[in-house]
Amino acid sequence: MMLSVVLAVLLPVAAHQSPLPTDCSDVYRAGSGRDGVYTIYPAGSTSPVQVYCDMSKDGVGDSAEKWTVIQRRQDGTVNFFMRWDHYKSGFGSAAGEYWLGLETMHLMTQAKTYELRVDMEDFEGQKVYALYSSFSVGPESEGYKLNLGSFVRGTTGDSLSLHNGQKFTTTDKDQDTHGSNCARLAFGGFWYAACFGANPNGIYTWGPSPNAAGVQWVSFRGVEYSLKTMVMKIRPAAQ
Ligand SMILES: [Ca+2]
Repeated sequence: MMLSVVLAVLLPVAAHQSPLPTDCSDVYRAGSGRDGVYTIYPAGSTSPVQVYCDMSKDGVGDSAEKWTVIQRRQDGTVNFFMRWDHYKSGFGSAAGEYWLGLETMHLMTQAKTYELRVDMEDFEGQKVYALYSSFSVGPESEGYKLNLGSFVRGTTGDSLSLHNGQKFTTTDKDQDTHGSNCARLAFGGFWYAACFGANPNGIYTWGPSPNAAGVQWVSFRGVEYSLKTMVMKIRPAAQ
């Protein structure tokens, strides 16, 4: 008799004790299926992080996409020519343009295997994407090195693979393979090599960008065109 009373009290409570979400797939699983800003906890309950979740349908099947946006350019309202500390901790607003932060990316991608999708649009209305089989960011002690899987498919070419294995470079921390600092040459912060095939964090210059420092994906619009939108987003890879 006593046992059944205890169970009746405890069971409903236990059913609500789901772990805190660490990405948008967790948010979706907890019952939120709409696009928007949500709070996730990749570093635990005392470190909330705001992200934009892209839950829209994939257009093929009926399943939601459940993407966690880690980087977004869309209107030039946020300055991305930032120093190391900012790229480490993140900046901007999850409701608009932002960079999630290297430390959060590292923690997330250490916990699960993610795939990466990059969505882009030019000022003429062309929308393209590129999908990569995996994406992870190493620890700060290894320069937040990019570990990128293979180019799976896309409606544009692969401009990111040449960044695979590179450490992150900012204007105040040169870890690229160029004799100079690519962050200063390309006015951004990224996993530069010598220097880039993609410059998602370059200067927002509304189209033609003759100084080759815009928001670029070279195999889409070349080195002299700054794109209208660029979104990098990750989700757990299909098991
Ligand atoms: Ca250098």
